[in-house]
Amino acid sequence: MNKIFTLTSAAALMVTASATAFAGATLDAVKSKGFVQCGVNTGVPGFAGTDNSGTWTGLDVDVCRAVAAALFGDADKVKYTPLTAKERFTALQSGEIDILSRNTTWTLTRDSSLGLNFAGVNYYDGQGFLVKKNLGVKSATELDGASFCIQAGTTTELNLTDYFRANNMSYTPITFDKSSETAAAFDAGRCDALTSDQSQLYALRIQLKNPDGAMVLPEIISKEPLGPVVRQGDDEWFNIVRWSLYAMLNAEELNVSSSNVDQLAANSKDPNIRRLLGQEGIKGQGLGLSDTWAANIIKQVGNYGESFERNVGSGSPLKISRGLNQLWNKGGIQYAPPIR
Ligand SMILES: N[C@@H](CCC(=O)N[C@@H](CS)C(=O)NCC(=O)O)C(=O)O
Repeated sequence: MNKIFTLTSAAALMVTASATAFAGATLDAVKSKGFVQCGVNTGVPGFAGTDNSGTWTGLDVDVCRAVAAALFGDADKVKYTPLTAKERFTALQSGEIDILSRNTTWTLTRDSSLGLNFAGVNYYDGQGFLVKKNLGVKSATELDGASFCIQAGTTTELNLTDYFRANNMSYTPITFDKSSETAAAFDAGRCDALTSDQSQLYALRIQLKNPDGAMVLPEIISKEPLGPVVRQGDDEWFNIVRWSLYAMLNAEELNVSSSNVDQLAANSKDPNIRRLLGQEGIKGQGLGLSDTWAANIIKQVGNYGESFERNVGSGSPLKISRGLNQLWNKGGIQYAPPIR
């Protein structure tokens, strides 16, 4: 009895100690080193990747750039750590990165057992299937007995098991560590289908030798709310990351963009815009940021809609439609609490 008591209290102490160790520590550490260390994927077009000049771009990259703009007034003050699905949580827990912004699904298990917190959702996704057209399959229900190229350490693995079990079908998984390996194996015909978050299927499809020879099936078999993750127990840092994303969403809702932000900061009479741009209200005070924290994000990174269209939407090769990621007042579910 005594032994059990001792172990339990030791475990409780450890949890408290690790939470305290990070309380407020991230902001101080980030400020003193002068940049945000951001964990991203190893290259999923539209979400994170480097262009010809070695510059990181993408929807997930923009979350980190927004935090740097809010904090330093300079969206370029970010360093990137490419991580596989298996490596990502350890990198955040150990302090190697300050934010994990890597198409990571918010689930109860991850939120409650890893010592981490999800700060919001920057892309509402769901798991789908990519097949070659010559397989002659039009629906996932026709995939009984198929083999699947899949990535290790993801929610994808469990969803696939659930779906096939629920539909009383069998399948063979062929597992890889990196998306480039998963895509190459699918391209080489090592599996009948590739399964992943649907957004990533569009991104992987354009990397195939013959993108037109492959298609995404209509079924979505899961909910994959993807968002930035921080260590649990550091509310100050959590708030900064969360509200950097919310600032981008609020800006879109208020029609404030990178091209009109300066003019609106100087002239707007709309109290909501004035609060967003630090002209009145609480400004950056509660977050420990400057008054122009949100204006800096909008000017340098853009509002959420600009980031979406540039990286994964109409201005990108992916051409993903807004769908669930449209704002709540335009038919989607993207909804940020107000800045007031
Ligand atoms: N959202 C899912 C899946 C995330 C995931 O890692 N998907 C792969 C499928 S392509 C990926 O993005 N890989 C990128 C990489 O290996 O860098 C999760 O959080 O587990």
